[in-house]
Amino acid sequence: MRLVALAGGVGASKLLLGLYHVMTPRDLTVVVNTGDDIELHGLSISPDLDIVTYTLAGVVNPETGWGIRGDTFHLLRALERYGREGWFNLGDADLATHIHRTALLRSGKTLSQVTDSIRQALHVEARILPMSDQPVRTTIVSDRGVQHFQEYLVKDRAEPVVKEIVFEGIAEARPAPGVLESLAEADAIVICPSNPLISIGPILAVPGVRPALEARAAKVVAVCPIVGGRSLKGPSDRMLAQLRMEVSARAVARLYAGLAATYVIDSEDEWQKPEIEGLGMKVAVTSTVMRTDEDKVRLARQIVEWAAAL
Ligand code: FO1
Repeated sequence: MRLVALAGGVGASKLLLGLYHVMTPRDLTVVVNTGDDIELHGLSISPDLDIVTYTLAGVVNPETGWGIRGDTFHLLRALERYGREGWFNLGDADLATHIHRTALLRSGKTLSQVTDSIRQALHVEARILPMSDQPVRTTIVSDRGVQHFQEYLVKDRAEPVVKEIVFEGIAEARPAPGVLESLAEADAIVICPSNPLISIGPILAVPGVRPALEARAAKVVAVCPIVGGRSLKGPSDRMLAQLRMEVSARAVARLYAGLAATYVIDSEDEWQKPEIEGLGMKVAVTSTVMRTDEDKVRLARQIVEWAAAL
């Protein structure tokens, strides 16, 4: 079964690791958010692409879900001595990825080509596609002004009160090579349990992607990232609340109505099932919290089964 997954970073990568283990890896294509990408110290950094690649390669730092296991931070500390900002924790081995990416981009390669080069070097067999080769920057408008998403999330620890989310450059962006084709040809499509606003939102906003997904909605399984009114990972819950949306499985379901045939919610939220079904989706109820590798494989197996039944 050829499966395409739409993914952000840490939240998605847990499920992706499960899928990678229960499927033939080459049959998995991951379309990754690049709205979080940032330039720091003259380097092009693609956090979500790296999180997905490092996770599937088995080298990700298991404590954080980002960066490389056992990495050191000598270069960043040395940069700080020159007065450079060290709030974004770039490890020494991680920096090799960013230097490689930046050099290839400067030599004229596209982000898709660079991503594939990193994937191959780390022996990842699944296909990893950036949502777009054109730069899109997720910008947060908050009570502290206008910030890059990483400044809001990491530097300011998601403390600013979000008023608006803007995807700069989105109108000029085009789906990266293979994105529309893989969506059209997939036997099933999974929307990973990522932040619907700043991880899945930018992917859907790339011109052409939402209609392509709508056309395949009968084959889409969306996994809810909210359990019991809280996000599984990251600031989805506070962002939803600050943007005056309910923090619930059913509120995220409203964002995915018309895009997914099956919506996966946690057992804790089963009481919302009838209302979500009213939006025209089949609701699958299971434990969606992935603490261990066994949890990841179990949920992935169930999703593959539901996807095969579509
Ligand atoms: N997240 C943090 O909370 N703090 C960091 O210092 C940090 C550094 C970092 C470096 C490389 C990388 O690929 C990711 C990194 N992340 C860090 C994760 C990242 O900010 C977000 O989790 C994603 O962009 C959201 O999906």
